[in-house]
Amino acid sequence: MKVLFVSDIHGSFYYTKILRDIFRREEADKIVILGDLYYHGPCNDLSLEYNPMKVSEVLNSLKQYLYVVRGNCDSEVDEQISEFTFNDNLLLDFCNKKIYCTHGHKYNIDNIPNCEFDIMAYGHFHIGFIKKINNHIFINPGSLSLPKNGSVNSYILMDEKGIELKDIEGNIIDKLFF
Ligand SMILES: [Mn+2]
Repeated sequence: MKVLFVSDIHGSFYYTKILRDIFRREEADKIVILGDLYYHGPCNDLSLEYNPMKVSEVLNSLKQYLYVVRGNCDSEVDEQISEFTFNDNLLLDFCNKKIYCTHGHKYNIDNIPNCEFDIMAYGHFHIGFIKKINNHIFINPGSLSLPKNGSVNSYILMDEKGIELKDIEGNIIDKLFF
């Protein structure tokens, strides 16, 4: 099974179309979106082809594959245009791993939730990484549309063998084998 992790689309229709292309190219089975789907937020510039309604149309067309957590920019009205559920946090069981998914503004590598997991996945910081600390793996796919601090537009792909952080062209930035 292949799981695609993305985050922080922030209303970019352009990068949501790229997400659909990546999903097809990688032949992924599931897509986990780690929050901040539509609204650009007061701290960000407008994302490329900023159009939350069009983003929602593409995401709704992928709803059968989606697992979504709520970001700090996601509001009640965003849920009204979405044909999928926004969850505060998700504990998923994929590829024989327990994966705790959250946006990252509350729980992150510096504030770990009080539950058992193998992998913690979050976004929010717009910088992708894979880190292993003792028995825990922490992953962040970065931002699809608004990378920060010199990082690139990126995503994460996971299967039974391991985890890869990739740029949107599919070049591997970092990887970890289980
Ligand atoms: Mn955020």
